[in-house]
Amino acid sequence: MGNPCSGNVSNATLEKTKKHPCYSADAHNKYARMHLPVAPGCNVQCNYCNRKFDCVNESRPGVTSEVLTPDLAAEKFAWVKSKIKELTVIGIAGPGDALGNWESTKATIEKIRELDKDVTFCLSTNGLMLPDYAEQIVALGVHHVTVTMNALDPEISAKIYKFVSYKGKNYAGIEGAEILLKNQLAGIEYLTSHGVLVKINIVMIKGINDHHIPDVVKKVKDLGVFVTNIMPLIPAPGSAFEDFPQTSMKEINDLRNICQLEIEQMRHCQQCRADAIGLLGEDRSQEFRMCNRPSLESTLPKLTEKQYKIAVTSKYGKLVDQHFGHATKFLIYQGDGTNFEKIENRLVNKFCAGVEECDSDEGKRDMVIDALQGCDAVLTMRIGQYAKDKLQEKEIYSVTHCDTIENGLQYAVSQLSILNNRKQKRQQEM
Ligand code: CLF
Ligand code: SF4
Repeated sequence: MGNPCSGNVSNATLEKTKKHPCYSADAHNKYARMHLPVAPGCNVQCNYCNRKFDCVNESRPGVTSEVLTPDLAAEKFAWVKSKIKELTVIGIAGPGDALGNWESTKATIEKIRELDKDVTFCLSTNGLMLPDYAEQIVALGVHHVTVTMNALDPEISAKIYKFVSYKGKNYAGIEGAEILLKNQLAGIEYLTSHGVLVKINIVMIKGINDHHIPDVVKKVKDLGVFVTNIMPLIPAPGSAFEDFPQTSMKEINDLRNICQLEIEQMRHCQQCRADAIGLLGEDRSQEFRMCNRPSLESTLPKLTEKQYKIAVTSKYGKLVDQHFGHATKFLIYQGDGTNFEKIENRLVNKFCAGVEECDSDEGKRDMVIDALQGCDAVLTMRIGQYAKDKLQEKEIYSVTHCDTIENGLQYAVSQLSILNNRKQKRQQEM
């Protein structure tokens, strides 16, 4: 693909782009992407979208057979990566908006990066929240972002978006369209000037924005985007545009040929599901549904013979269902990732009775941390950054998980094994 904005883009990003199946036409039948559906909510309502309807045979944005938490997404990544060697890109493309669910999107990126530092992350967004999160996107090292932008003219945009929900208020019509447009333009400019390769998706809707698309393409070219992707409208059942005609591929290609004079056009888009997996032309999402996953021990990196001591927070001793700061007792388990034995309970004074106290009582919190001496890890439903950092100083790794204790312990050992392998590798390289 062309590279109009390479001035700000690092060589490492350009190298990764060669293995990105959407950004590089040459890569589309060699490298695979996986969408992790961790972003269920959306902050706008496009008239062509209906996310309620899921059919396993349906392939279009907004469709998914499951929604995952960041922990499950990391687990799924480990599973799929062990089966599809050519997996290079992890995309977060809904089923709602990646930035409309920012905490979940960010946690997913962080967790997967702990497992694989080389994977390429790719986000897809309507762009409404870009001014809020573009800086964090850059800081997280995400270099591929797609923004769907269907119009520059708010009057045209108002026919495409039913409403825009921004900072707790809904805006309809031109008012909503103006907010969306302003944020999209500011966000795109920020990203392109900070080394991110931005792709613009445009849905061609006959009689609404078709004649206006060349203006959109010109504008985003001036903002330094990498490529534009003009896609046909798929009239989704139950959406406001369900009775609109599907745009034909001839119409799409004619428009792409006009716009190609301005900027490179993507021509191999598959309008993927939000849980798509595999090569672009060969969706394997149904093979990798989490309800079919094998047990953790066979999907995660091979567990070692080493015996680990892991402290668990649990309300009733069955599930990992308690916050670190709420625990009055830590259940200490010892084992190798397959077999575990509970060897003791350690009683502590709960240090958190609410957010405010959490922030103020570092003394109590330090006493809890001291009580965990000798453990390799803490397995908990949630933990604050301060406690996490303090534990880290004592080489106690924090693992957040929400499942049975048994599965949580397996997961924790898999994480510890990865860390140990990495540590050993670093030592060997020194
Ligand atoms: Fe996914 Fe989109 Fe990233 Fe690709 S899809 S977030 S850029 S990894 Fe690709 Fe699928 Fe077309 Fe999207 S074929 S719908 S363009
Ligand atoms: Fe659907 Fe995406 Fe539009 Fe949100 S931005 S309404 S998920 S198409």
